[in-house]
Amino acid sequence: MTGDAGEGRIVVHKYEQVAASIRESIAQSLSPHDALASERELMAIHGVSRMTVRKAISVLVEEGRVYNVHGSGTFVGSADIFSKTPKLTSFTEDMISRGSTPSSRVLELTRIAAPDQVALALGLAPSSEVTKIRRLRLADDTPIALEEVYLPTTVLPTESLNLGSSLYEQLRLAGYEVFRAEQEIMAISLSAEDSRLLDVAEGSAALSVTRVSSSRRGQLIEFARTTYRADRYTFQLAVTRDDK
Ligand code: 16G
Repeated sequence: MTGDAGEGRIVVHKYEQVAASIRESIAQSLSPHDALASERELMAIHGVSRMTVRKAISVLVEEGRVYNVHGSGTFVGSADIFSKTPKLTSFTEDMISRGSTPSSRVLELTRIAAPDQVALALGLAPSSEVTKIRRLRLADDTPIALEEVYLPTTVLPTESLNLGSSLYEQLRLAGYEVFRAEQEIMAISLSAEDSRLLDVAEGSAALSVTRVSSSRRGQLIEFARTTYRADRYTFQLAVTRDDK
């Protein structure tokens, strides 16, 4: 850490200086998917510790400017690819954070008896009523994801939904802010129909994320399956070793 915390002075941390310098070299001389200098090289170039380099890189990962590939290094991100961090966010928030305009095409909105898997995940009695929503989600008019969402009708009545705008924002306004989610991420290849909707070659790879969301008080709110184009979406996960 550098800088002087004296009165009126702005403290600029060393990692911020390193991040700024990497940002500049990306803008000046690197292209998407080019490798950044290694951690060791960055330590030597900037005369800083490994921890400072890591902190600088993590800031750039958060900004979506670079991405890490385990065992290979850090690479320059592409404006086309959204790199999702482990924060709980909605599609709208994800797209706004990368400077894109989100939109939706509603494919289905029905009130049905909950399928067994949904009832089980949401702790509902078998065949309870849920709203089923299918939407194609776009960023700047490019299809990015297909969403299939089930909400108990007791949480939000089907008729009150405005699917042109953020579902999570409507849930928040109704007193059901989504606070926590259990997720499973799976690699799939797209069906002919889903490939057409996502505007990719038939059978292209996709990431299917099953999410069960709950409120701060632990109330189960949503069962969702979101299918992301694998050429437009990656997931960042931080992992730590358990202390023994
Ligand atoms: C994301 C969520 C989905 C949620 C939607 C709400 C994942 C894996 N899925 O797609 O569960 O229903 O956002 O988005 O993050 P909205 O608030 O923009 O409508």
